[in-house]
Amino acid sequence: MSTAPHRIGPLSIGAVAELTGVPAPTLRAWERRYGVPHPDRSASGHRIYDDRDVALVRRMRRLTDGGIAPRVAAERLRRAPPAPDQAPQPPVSDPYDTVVERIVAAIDRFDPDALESELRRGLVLGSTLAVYERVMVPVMRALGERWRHDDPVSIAQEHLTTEVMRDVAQDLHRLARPSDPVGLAIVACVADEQHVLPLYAIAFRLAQRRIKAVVLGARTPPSVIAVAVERMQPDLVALSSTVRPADPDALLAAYGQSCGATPWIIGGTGVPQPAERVAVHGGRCIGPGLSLDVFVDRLTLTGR
Ligand code: B12
Repeated sequence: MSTAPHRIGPLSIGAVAELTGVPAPTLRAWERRYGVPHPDRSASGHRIYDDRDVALVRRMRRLTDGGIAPRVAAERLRRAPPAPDQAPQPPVSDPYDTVVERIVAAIDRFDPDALESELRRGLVLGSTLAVYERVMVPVMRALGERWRHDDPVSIAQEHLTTEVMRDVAQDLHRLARPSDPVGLAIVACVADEQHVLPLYAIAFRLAQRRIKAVVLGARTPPSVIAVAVERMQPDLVALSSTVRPADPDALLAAYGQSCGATPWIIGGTGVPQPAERVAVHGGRCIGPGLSLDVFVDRLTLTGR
C-alpha cells in the first residue's frame, strides 16, 4: 500500500463547502475580501481548489470558530503559510463528520453509553458553538430525516438522542457562560413549542458576545415572558419557534406586549414571513440580513 500523503482535488466550490463545512458564499467572501484561499480557475471560469486550498480553508475555519475575526485569521494565515512540502496533509474525512457518523451508528444500535461517549469525545474538536453546529445539529437533522410518526423505532431513537443532547447542551451552556457578562438575555421557546435545542445555539452565540443567557425552556407563553422581563430586566429576549403557531400574528402581538420596551427577536422555521409581520409588533426576526450577531451589535447593553 502506498504511504504517499493523500492528495485531494481538483475540487469544485460545492465539494469544498461539503468537505470543510464552510458554506460556498463564505468561501467566495473570504476569497474576495482576504484572498484566502485563492483557487485557480477553469477555462470556463469556475473555481478549482486543490488540497492546499482545502487545508487553508480548514485552518481559517478553525481560527474563526475559535472566535478570531476572519480578517485577522486571514492575515495570520498569510503571514505564516505552511511550506508546501511540510504542510500537514489534511485528513480526507472531516473529524466532525466522523463523530457524527459514530453517533448516528450508536443511535442505530440503541447504545446510549456509546452515544454519550462519542458525543463527549466530539466536544474537544472545537469551540462550543462549532461542536454544537457541526456535531449536534447534523445528528438531530439526520434523526429528523428518518423520524416518522408511525415508526416507533425512529421515535424511540429520537427520544433517546434528545435526552442525551439536551443534557450535554446544558453542560456546555454552564461551561460557556461568561464569567464577566456585559448583558443579560432571556431565551425561550414560544408557547406550545417543544423543540428546545435551538435555545442552546442562541445561548452559545450570546456567550461569545459575553451576554449571559437565562434559558427558560420549552412552551414559554407571553405571560411568563412578561413576568421574567419585569423581574430580570434583560437587555434582550430571544424566542424560538420551530413549528408554525396556530395563530402567529396573535402570538407575536402578545410577545410584543410582554417584552414592552425590551428588544426582542424571534427565529426558527416556524416564524411567519415576511419580517414585517414581526416588526409590526416591535420585534425583529432572524432572516436574510439579520443574524443574532447583527441584532446584538445594534443593542446598547447595560453591562452586568
Ligand atoms: C427532536 C425533535 C422533536 C422532539 C423535540 C424534543 C426537544 N425537547 O427538543 C419532539 C419529539 C418533542 C418533537 C415534536 C414534534 N416535532 Co419535531 N423534530 C425533532 C428533530 C428530530 C430535531 C429538532 C432539533 O433539535 N433540531 C436541531 C436544531 C438545533 O436545529 P434547527 O431546528 O434547525 O434550529 C436552528 C435554527 O433554526 C436556529 N434557530 C431556531 N430558533 C431560533 C431563534 C433565534 C432567535 C435564533 C437566533 C436562531 C434560531 O438555531 C438552530 C441552530 O442552527 C427535528 C428534525 C430537524 N430537522 O431538526 C424534528 C422537527 C423539527 N419536528 C417536526 C414536527 C412536525 C414535530 C411535531 C409537530 C410532530 C408531531 N406530529 O407531533 C411535534 C411538535 C411539537 C411541538 N409542539 O413543538 C418537524 C418540523 C417541521 C416544521 N417546521 O413545521 C421536524 C423538522 C421534523 C420533520 N422533518 O418533519 N420533535
